[in-house]
Amino acid sequence: MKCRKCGEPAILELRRHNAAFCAPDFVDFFRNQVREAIRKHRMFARDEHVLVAVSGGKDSLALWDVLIDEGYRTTGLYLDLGIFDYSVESKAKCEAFAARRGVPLLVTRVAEAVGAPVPVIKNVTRRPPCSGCGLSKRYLMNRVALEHEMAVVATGHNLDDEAATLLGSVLHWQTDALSRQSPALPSTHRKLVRRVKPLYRLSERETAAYAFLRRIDYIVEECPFAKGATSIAHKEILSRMEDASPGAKHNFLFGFLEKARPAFERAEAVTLNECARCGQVTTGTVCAFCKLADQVKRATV
Ligand code: Q46
Ligand code: ZN
Repeated sequence: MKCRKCGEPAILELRRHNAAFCAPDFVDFFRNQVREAIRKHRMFARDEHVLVAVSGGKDSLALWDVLIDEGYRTTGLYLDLGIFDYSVESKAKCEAFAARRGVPLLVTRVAEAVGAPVPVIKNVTRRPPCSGCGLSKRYLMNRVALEHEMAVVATGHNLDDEAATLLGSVLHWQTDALSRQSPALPSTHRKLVRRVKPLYRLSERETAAYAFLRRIDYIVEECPFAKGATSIAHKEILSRMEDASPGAKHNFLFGFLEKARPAFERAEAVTLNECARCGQVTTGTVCAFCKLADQVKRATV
């Protein structure tokens, strides 16, 4: 197996691209895919300050690594979910990365913002942990970006994540989720920052290879609540399809983005208001985050 670019022995085969690369050319390929994503979806301009949401995992740290090397002005945001040792360790990985690369890192504690950490939120709401966690993460990313006058938040979602989310939405025909599934969500309100996913063209295996080759020290363990999440089951199904037919995940996601998404976008135009409590964007009167914080407060005082 030889590198497609230089002919030297390859270290990684990418079957969906019908290609193989040596280490330096794979790193180049990876960065090119990120550049292409940013260019194609006009994710951010050269002079924009980008808030990079980092979890301590391979994807978000790989993304931060590429953006730093590409010369973007970035600040990391670590949301401390308060999930036992997992949070302690993943925070340490983010802090070590930021210190090594000499870049700023903001830390926001969910326990402070909502009134309790994710495991308590899960008990109070009696809903799957990812529900309160995901809601809090989306809300806080936006709030922190606004507070620091940054117009864009970048997350480390990769091709596998996006294809699995798409499969979940299609299985339940969640048309509102389908309208929002995009590598770049523009700001549709002055209090809503742009949300972008520059790794959407790269698979989980590719981000793992990039992180390894770049010697990025990341947390290997998954969040303990990830086990049993339906998104994991969807990822497994898609990986089986990928094994049988390389490119299946890519075709599923990219086909949707190019051919189907525009139809859902038109169908789901909604009016946005400012939350009567916190001033952030909501479709109702009081936002879901403020309602969650109220529920936690009632249950814990
Ligand atoms: S951190 Fe939070 Fe994830 Fe853990 S509780 Fe679920 S959403 S699995 S990416
Ligand atoms: Zn609110």
